[in-house]
Amino acid sequence: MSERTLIIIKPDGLQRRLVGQIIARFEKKGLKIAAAKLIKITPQLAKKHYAVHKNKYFFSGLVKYITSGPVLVMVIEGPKIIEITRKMMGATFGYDAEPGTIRGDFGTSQTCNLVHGSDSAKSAQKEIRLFFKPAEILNYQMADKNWL
Ligand code: 3AN
Repeated sequence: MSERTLIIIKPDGLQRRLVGQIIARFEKKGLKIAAAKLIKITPQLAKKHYAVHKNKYFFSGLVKYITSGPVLVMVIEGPKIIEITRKMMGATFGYDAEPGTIRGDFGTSQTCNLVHGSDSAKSAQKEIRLFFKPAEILNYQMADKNWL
């Protein structure tokens, strides 16, 4: 069964010109982009997105970082998409993330960890609704669907 997840290429990913390389990894894996846009996250939206962390000591730094520049937000779709994209991103902090993962290959930082991906079906549903209107998420078939 197809699932959806929210992926954000964070401000450091964009500033470091890694957007293409990060999207290429998802494309090579055979994943399908259902929606994508470049936005600047407002503090209000950031606080909603990171609401689970609101009492943590790093919350204000996290909001400052995610609102510090443009980000690319995407909805990616496919079977087991959350499990797959979490594995591809690697552990939360760059210094923990395994080589071969996005965070493991491109960074060492605790805060600037390049990408966000929803961590469960429930958070995906909430996060997708925060960032996209239903009409912005496209229903279409990939030409190679039967080969992947
Ligand atoms: P992930 O992004 O791997 O799902 P979460 O949801 O636990 O990780 O954390 C959300 C974001 O909060 C992380 N991407 C990271 O930037 C930041 N973060 C989490 N824990 C810490 C921490 N101990 N110190 C600084 N930043 C943190």
